[in-house]
Amino acid sequence: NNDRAKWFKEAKFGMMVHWGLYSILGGSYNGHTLPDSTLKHAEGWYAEWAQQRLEVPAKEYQALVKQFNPVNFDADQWIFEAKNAGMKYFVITAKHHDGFALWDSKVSTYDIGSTPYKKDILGDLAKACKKYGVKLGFYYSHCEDWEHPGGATPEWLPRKTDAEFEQYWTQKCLPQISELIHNYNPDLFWFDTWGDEQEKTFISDKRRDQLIALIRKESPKCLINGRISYLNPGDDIDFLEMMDNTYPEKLQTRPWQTAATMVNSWGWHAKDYNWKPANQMLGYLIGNVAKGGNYLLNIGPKPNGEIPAAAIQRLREMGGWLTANGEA
Ligand code: FUL
Repeated sequence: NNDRAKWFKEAKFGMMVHWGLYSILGGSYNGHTLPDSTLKHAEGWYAEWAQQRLEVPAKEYQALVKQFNPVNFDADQWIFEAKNAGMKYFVITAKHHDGFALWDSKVSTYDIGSTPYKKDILGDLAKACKKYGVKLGFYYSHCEDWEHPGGATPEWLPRKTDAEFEQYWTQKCLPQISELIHNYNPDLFWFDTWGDEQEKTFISDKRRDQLIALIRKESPKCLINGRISYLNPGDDIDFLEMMDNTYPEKLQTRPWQTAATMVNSWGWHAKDYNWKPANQMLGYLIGNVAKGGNYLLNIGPKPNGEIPAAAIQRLREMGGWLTANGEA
């Protein structure tokens, strides 16, 4: 649907945020810091995968809800920085693979309502987005869910049956998508699959279409990305998703974007020092835009709610360049 995605095609530059319980660990646990070649599953060393990569027992990981207290979180400041950087949309992890909901969910107690913080983070962000004219999107991990007994797991863990996954799908995934739409009226959903074996059966064409139908029914304006089903996105998605600073090999007829992050991890990693320089990221942005695509640039805020200074610096450098060149 061309009209629905019009703003997206014009937007060119957006902010992504990975923020959740993993931010508390900051890439380290029990004397190990990612990447750590002595660990069994360290190869994908993203900090937001800490529960699995650092083998944190589920109970212990889930107990982090009692520590999530981002007292310095300031929704207005986050969106102000995004706006000033020339970004036109904002996509935050409403729920990442760990299964923790960054809003007060009625169908799960593994959520912001169980933290000492309790406040409506997504509501405050939605308000700030409105104020600054920035579109709002949610990342939602619809296949992996490491908390629900039926949610999908990484390939080295015991796999769930289709009947178990169906329980997760109907008890948690679909109702939470409805909640997000009704509570916050988002402009976009960023779903996440990457071609893993179990997606072939869990995210069947039938389930993919069921999820798309639910969103279309409840919010005709809401965009859906191609990674709702990496292997078979179908025809009813709104835009394609490239990964990690890659360009599409051929010119795309559909709207597309690349999601990329400023360091290596997406979630906060206290020892991930390999920050890409602003001019390198400007190069990616310009390259994408020249080929008709968008650039969705990720930052991982700290557990106290602050955006790392190195990220702020880069956002301001990029915004400064865009302003000087009449692009922001
Ligand atoms: C991947 C995820 O596994 C990463 O943790 C991150 O969210 C990235 C944007 O997508 O598939």
